[in-house]
Amino acid sequence: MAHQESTFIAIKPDSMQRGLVGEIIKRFEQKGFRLVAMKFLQASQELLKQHYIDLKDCPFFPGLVKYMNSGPVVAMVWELLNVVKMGRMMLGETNPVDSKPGTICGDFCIQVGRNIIHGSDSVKSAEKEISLWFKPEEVVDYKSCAFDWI
Ligand code: D4T
Repeated sequence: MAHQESTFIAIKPDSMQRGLVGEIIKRFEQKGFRLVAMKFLQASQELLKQHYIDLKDCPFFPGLVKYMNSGPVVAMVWELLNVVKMGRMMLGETNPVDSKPGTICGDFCIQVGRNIIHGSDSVKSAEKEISLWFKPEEVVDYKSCAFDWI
């Protein structure tokens, strides 16, 4: 399919508990991106340590893993043209204090340690994250009926 690019999006335990799952998915759907994989799970510490391996020496790393392991998350793969960059724009900045209203962090959260959503920051990290969280057969290839209109 033309213009294909994939990103990994995770709705973190705080947005799950706060009932923001539908709102977040709605924004990606309405933007026109295509959902190709989704699972609801309590991520293991091992998976989360691997996911955040680049941050393993940061002082906030243990707290980050504990927070991400504190309840269920919704893990997803969204596709289409420039989804990595536009997905990050829709999320806002990592620290909500820098996130503009209209973005997900700008609208729904206050502190960096409870920043409600993760999105891959590059095509390369998206590939790594998708293969960490999903088996190849869990990512579904199909043509959305809206594809030619978006
Ligand atoms: P995600 O998308 O998971 O929020 O991470 P980012 O790609 O936006 O940003 P990151 O890897 O730098 O941070 C990962 C995660 O750590 C939390 N964090 C970050 C924290 O608790 N304290 C901090 O000082 C920083 C920089 C928030 C996101």
